[in-house]
Amino acid sequence: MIAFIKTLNLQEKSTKCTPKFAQTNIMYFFSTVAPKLLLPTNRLIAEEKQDIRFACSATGQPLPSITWSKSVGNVPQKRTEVKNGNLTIHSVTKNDGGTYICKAENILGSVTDTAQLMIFPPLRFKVSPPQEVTPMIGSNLRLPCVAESDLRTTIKWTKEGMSSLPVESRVLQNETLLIWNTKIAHKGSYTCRATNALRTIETKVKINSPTVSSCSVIRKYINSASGNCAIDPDGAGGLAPFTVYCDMSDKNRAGVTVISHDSESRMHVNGCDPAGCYSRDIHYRGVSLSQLASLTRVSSHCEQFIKYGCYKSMIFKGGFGWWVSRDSTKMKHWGGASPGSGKCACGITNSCADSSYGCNCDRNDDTWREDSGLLTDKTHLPVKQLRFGDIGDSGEQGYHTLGKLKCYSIA
Ligand SMILES: [Ca+2]
Ligand SMILES: [Ca+2]
Repeated sequence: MIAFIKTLNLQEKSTKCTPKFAQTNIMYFFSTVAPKLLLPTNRLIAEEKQDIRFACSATGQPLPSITWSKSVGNVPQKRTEVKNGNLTIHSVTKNDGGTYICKAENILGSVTDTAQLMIFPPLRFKVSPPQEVTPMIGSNLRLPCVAESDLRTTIKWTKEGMSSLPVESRVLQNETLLIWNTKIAHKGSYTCRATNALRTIETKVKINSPTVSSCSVIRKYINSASGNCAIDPDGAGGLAPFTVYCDMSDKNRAGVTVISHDSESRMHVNGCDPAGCYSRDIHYRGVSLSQLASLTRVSSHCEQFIKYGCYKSMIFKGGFGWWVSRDSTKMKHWGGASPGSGKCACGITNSCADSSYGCNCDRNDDTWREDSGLLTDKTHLPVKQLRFGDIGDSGEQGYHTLGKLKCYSIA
């Protein structure tokens, strides 16, 4: 501190009541103080494109001016503002990282302090779960969620904003949310939240009510009451769901999917002789053959009853009769016999009316006979068409009966 002191000598005539003279010192203080700097934050981390601010203030007399510079490179002029000593950089880039110097200066000198700025790429999701997913009931669902950041990042999965996840779920080491044995209660909105030192981002996935592929699945996961139900054997997307009848008591309560068609009643055939001259197309109710094929794929067992009641009308002998599979193959085995055998059930058990033939009807005599049994090769079911012949001569005739398609799985 420097003080300028001026002494004034006031000479006055003395009086009795006043001193001979009075001396007054008037001091003019031109107080000057060297700058002192206050930089509260010496280290800042930020993401690219964020705005950053370093506060810097100084004391001193005269009031020091504050300037900012960078130890290497330049302060980005266009995006920078300095106000009251505080440095703001808008929309920082990777290159803005480095050491910043705040300098306070007045006539007595200058003082500096430094602050480090570190810029990181923005936290983002590298792998996100789908926005929406419709699982198949009972299936396992994997919802991936991978965040990318140079900073340590934590991932947290929540359901409906609550931290509790289903009991049947686990977050794997790679942050994938695994839900097993998916059921209706699992539907809802799930959030994957990634957090690093700078911020939190989140992504949501909506789990829809799971689809059911068959009545066996409904029986296992939903209810055991027989009735009409919509099923979607190939899951969400692909083929449309369709309505079937679920018989929950048949087949030891396995949950049987039953498909009706337009040719279930006993139907009379006569009037023509050549092989396959009689033809009956089978139309399944409210469902396409591709949808039925998908049902057979998800079922462990499928069956369809087939019967031919004959009077002097042969099936396989002479190749007069056959059935057509869903993929349009002419099938040469009857219910109760194995594919490709060219036989009916009696041919397998050696119990046919004439042991030299594979079907009762092939005896071709003046007696009502029949061949019947279950077709069980699910890769060929259902029956798409029935063909008969040898029904043109006097008295030759027959009746065909075709059962509903039944598919089920044994849990
Ligand atoms: Ca589907
Ligand atoms: Ca005949």
